[in-house]
Order: sequence, then structure tokens, then C-alpha cells
Amino acid sequence: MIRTFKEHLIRQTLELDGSWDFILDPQNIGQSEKWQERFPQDHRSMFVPACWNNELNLFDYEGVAWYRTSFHNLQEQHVRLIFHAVLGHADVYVDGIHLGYHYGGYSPFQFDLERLSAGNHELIVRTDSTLDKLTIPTEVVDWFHYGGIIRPVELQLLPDVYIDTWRVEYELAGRDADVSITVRLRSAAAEEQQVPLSVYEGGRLIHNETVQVSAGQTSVSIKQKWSDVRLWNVGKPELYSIRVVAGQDDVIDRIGFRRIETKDHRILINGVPVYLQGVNRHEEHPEWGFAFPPKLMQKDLDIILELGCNTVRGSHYPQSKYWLDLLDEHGIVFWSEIPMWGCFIPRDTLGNTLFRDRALAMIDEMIERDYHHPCIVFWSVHNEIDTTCEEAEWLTKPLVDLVRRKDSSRLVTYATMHPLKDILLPLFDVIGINKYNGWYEGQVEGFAQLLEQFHARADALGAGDKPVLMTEFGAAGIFGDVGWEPRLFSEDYQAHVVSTALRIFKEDPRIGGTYIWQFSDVRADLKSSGTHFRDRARSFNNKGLVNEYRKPKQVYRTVRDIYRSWK
Ligand code: GCB
Repeated sequence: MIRTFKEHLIRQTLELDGSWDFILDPQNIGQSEKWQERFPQDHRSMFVPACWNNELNLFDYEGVAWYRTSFHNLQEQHVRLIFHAVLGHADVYVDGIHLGYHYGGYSPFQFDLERLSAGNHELIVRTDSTLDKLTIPTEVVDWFHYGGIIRPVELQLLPDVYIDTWRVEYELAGRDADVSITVRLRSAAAEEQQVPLSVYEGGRLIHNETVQVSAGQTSVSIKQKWSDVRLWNVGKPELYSIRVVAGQDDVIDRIGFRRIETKDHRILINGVPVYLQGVNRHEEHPEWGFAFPPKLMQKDLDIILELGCNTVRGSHYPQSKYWLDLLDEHGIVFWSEIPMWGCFIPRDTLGNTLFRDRALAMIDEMIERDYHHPCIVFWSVHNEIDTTCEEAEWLTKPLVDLVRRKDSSRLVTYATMHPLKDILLPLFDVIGINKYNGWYEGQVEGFAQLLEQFHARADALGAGDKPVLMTEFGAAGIFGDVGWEPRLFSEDYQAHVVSTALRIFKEDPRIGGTYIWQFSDVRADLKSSGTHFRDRARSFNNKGLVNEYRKPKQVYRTVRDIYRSWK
């Protein structure tokens, strides 16, 4: 794949990654003692981005921690401060002044500082990784809940008139595209200005105009007809690089042209039905936690390609931009979701307004950040919540509406663990089923009957035409436990469950694809695993096709043979 500039050519960026001052605040006294103005002397250093758990061997700490760094501003100028991901609650202070608060974990947030004075500035961040009944995820969760600033932090210099947001959308008819580019400019200048605005595809100028920009926000919409576009196909992707230059500022991103539809229980990409062969991937590694280095993403990709996959589910949160870039470049379909992970979420939480608002904000940020990535085909709004109750409906409808308002080109979905009692089936374009026959319940052979019952129910609810994906199934196999006969926790039994399930699903014409749980073993949440899960040996979820260091188990080879033979 040819390298290309991403984000900006003109806008200057100062990366704030590296060593920051760091201090834990287990008593949560920092705010009352005004640590944002007087950072405690007895701090230590911490790398950003990283999870404090791995860096400082703090595997039992969940709570508040403070970070400090400083930067030098050469002259008075406008600055955008971007946090690409901070786990949980984040309060940001510059020179002791509270810039704002953000709740989230895996998507970016930013602050524009107009006319920031020249000189040194102190940046302090209070983070809080505490989980409770209203956080997303809530307090019971099946992954190790790290803390910290897990993705880069950067400062960008903004000219007086700058590109605030932008988006490229299109409608495809065959290989003809109606392209629409919307650019939102923001002006920090008091008086009106004329700003030249150009658009390039590759290096080629495709649009030029002068825009009258007033103080505040000005929106520009450019419509074009492109013919004979090269399509982004599964396994054979084509990408276009679009650059918008507005006066002293620019943005660049890549897009891909593809049409997503559903028909006859299949997902169609550019009119071609694609049987989805996938895995669930946590973006996690024992040495790095969620601060996952790009070189390891390349390794994950190599393994996933070798397996014969054409899709990945990003369980259970928006994954790194770099990962999505890799999938764009290799033509792999991606399922993106927010970390609403729910089998233990109580109903009063599902019916809570703050909880719903947090979910809405997470969906909004996910789509804002990732809209241009052609690999993303599914936006998923939650995983395994109690979809049998009214509260779930109250919660879900606005989430689905928001996705449809923000993006009508992709499919809206979710993963249900109650396929036979679920009342939400009609709301979605695609239904994901998570079931663990052969592990948590029954025999793996029981899947055939379960699906028969499910289809009958979907028909009765008028949802029988929707594609159904098996979004989770599997079994634990402890790495190295290989024997003469399959028994629980052995690699042999795991391979038996997964391969039998894959074959049953493939024979069902109403199943459009499979996502095995899971790509690699992941560190389990120590608090929840004692109380809620029976099988977290070594404090890991051992259902990976490869172990946490990406060493293949028997099931890896079995799946590789099956997936490759279906290609
Ligand atoms: C699930 C969850 C997933 C778990 C998995 C398991 O249903 O969605 O996050 O880790 O089961 O192994 O129990």
C-alpha cells in the first residue's frame, strides 16, 4: 500500500507524548487540595500514552490519577488540544484553569484555545477509571479495566480561519458517484474574510472557490459527479486521498467507494454477497494494555489474514485509527461498537438518562472520528444487554436513531444474548447473536436447534429477512493443554467446539457470517472474574485462537483450515 499523508500537511502539530509527571489520588483529595494549581511534589513519571497498570505494576488500582506536562507556545496563537483517548472521566486544566470534562474511553475529544498567550503553559489532567452503575462499561465487565491516557495527546496550531470539521459523503450508482464534501470553517477573527478553498483528489485539483467567512462558523458544501470510480471491495480495496485546503489550513483523509446492502440474509458489498469469516479482537496486550503499539497491530493483522478472515469485530470499543487504516488497506470489513457491555447491567441502569446520554456521546464520537473509513460496515450500539425489557427499548431507540441520523450508508446492529426472548430485533438492520453452546450451556450440536427456534421467532416478529451474524461463540482452551481426548479447558475441546459450530452456522442459509470469540486471550478483570465468571484461569479469558502473546493454539490451525477452504 502506498503511503500517504494523513490529517494535515500545513497545520503544525506538537506531539505531547512522552514522559509526564504522575501521581495517584486514591483518597480523591486532589480537587479539594487544588492539585490543578499546585501539583504535588512527590510525583513520579509516567509515559503517555500508556496504561498505568502495566507501566507501574498497578494491577489492583482503579481510581483517580493526575498527569502533568508543560509546553512552550512560541507566540500568541490559536491552539487545538486533542486527547485521542483517556479512560473514564477526564478533567483537563491549562495553567490551573478548568478547560472541560470528558467521559469516555476510546474516542477523541478536544479543546480549542483561542489566542493562547506566548510562553510556557502547564497542562494537567485528572483521570478517574472508576467503574460504577452508570459508567460504560459498568462495574462488572469481562476485560481488564485499565486506567490512563491510552492514546496520543497533541497540540495543533490553528490559523485565524481553520477547518473545524469536514466530511466526504457519496451516493453510488454502479461506478458513478454523487460526491458531497462538507467543510465547516471556524473563524477566530472579528471581521469577515475571503478565504480560498481548494479540494484535491490525490494531487489533482478538483475544486476551487473563494469563500466569504464571517466570525464564528461558516459551512461550505461542494457537490460533484465522479464517474468510473474504482471500488473498495473486500480483499481488493481501492482508496482515494482527499485533501481540503482552506487559506492557511488543510485536512487530508482517505475514503473508499463501496455500496453496502443486505439481501437474502447476506451482507452485500458492491452488490456481491460476502460470507463474513471473522474473529472478535480486543485491542489489548499483557505488556501494553489498551495502549496498543502500531507494530503489534501489524502483527495482529498478519495473523488474521493468515487465518483466512475477511472481517473483524472490534470488541468491545472503538479501536485505534491505525488499525482501521490497516483494515482499509487490506479490504477487511470492520464492526465497530461502543463499550456498552451488558449481561450484568441492571434494568434501572438501562433506564437511566445519564447512562443513555453517555452512550449517545460515545456513538457520536465514534462516528465523527471514523466516518471516512471504508472498512467499517457496521455500527453496533450495545453488547448483551437485557434486551427483553422495556428499559432496553427506551435506551436503544435513540441510539439507533442517532446512528441513522449521522450515517445512513452503513448498517446498524447489536449483539444479543437472548435470541429467543429479544424484543428489539425489528429495530436493527442486522442481528448479532452471542451464544456459547458447548461452553456456558448445552452441547455445541445444540446450535442447529437454537437457530431453528430463533428464525421462527424472528419471522413471527417480522424480522425474518434480516441477516443474522453469529457474533460470539467459542470455548476456553488453556495454551499448552493438549491431550488425548477433548475435555473442558483443553486446546482439543476448544478446537472441537469452534469447528463444529462453524460448520453448523455455515449450513444455515440464514446466517451471514461468524465472529469467533476470540482472536487472542485477554487479561480478565480481577474483581469480576472471581464473582461472575467461572473460567478465568490464569486471570485471563482463555478463549483466544492465539494466546495473549499471539502464539497459536490448536484451534487456530483448525479455523485456518476451515476459513481458507471457504474462501
Ligand atoms: C461474552 C462477552 C465477551 C466475553 C465472553 C466470554 O458474551 O460479550 O466480552 O468475554 O462472552 O468469554 O464469556
